[in-house]
Amino acid sequence: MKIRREDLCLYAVTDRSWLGSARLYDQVEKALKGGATMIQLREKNLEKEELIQEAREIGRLCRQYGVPFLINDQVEIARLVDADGVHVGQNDASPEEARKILGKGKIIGVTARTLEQAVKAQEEGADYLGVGAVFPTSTKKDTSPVTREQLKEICSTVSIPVVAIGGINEENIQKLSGCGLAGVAVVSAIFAKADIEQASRNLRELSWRVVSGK
Ligand code: TZP
Ligand code: MG
Repeated sequence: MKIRREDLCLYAVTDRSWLGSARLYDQVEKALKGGATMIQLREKNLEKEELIQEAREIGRLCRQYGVPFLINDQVEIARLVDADGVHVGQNDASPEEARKILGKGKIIGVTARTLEQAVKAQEEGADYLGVGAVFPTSTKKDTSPVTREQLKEICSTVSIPVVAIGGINEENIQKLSGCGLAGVAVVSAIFAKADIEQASRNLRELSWRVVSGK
């Protein structure tokens, strides 16, 4: 599956912090029903077997919705479960290594915090970039801020699509208008909400406006 710019409009990244007694599978389905256009399984603490099982199930679900399904960090797991791709950070496998393992047909996303990292990731074969944190966030502890100017510069320099990440919610998302983004990636603004489907629906509409400049 090759990425299309529109797949990045509302990129929902999972986190089980707010699950309670719910199943992540069901929460992801709500996000999909609300209109999430891409899903990333981001699991930092699951045992390998559990992660594989979860990835297989959620991957099948995403396929039913025609939405790309990516794994965070772990290229080998992405290969094993035949995910649509992987998202790697600066301390994970390089895009070139990921490409070797996954092949041409898979999506490789890379986190970039500077213009230099963005250009390098593109040169190394990334299909899209995640840039952030664009706003303060408590979901990820080791983030550094990316300014609007930096974000705009990255978007206008690289030719691959860019999503912003970090602290994006219904209140601040419109501040990202005019940056040249393909979409937004969110964790808590979807998965921490009591009504995940509605949160996803609202953000999809707002993100579409940001992306299209309407
Ligand atoms: N990378 C940069 S910020 C972040 C990640 C994974 C967390 C974003 O979470 P939230 O809840 O959307 O701020
Ligand atoms: Mg990572």
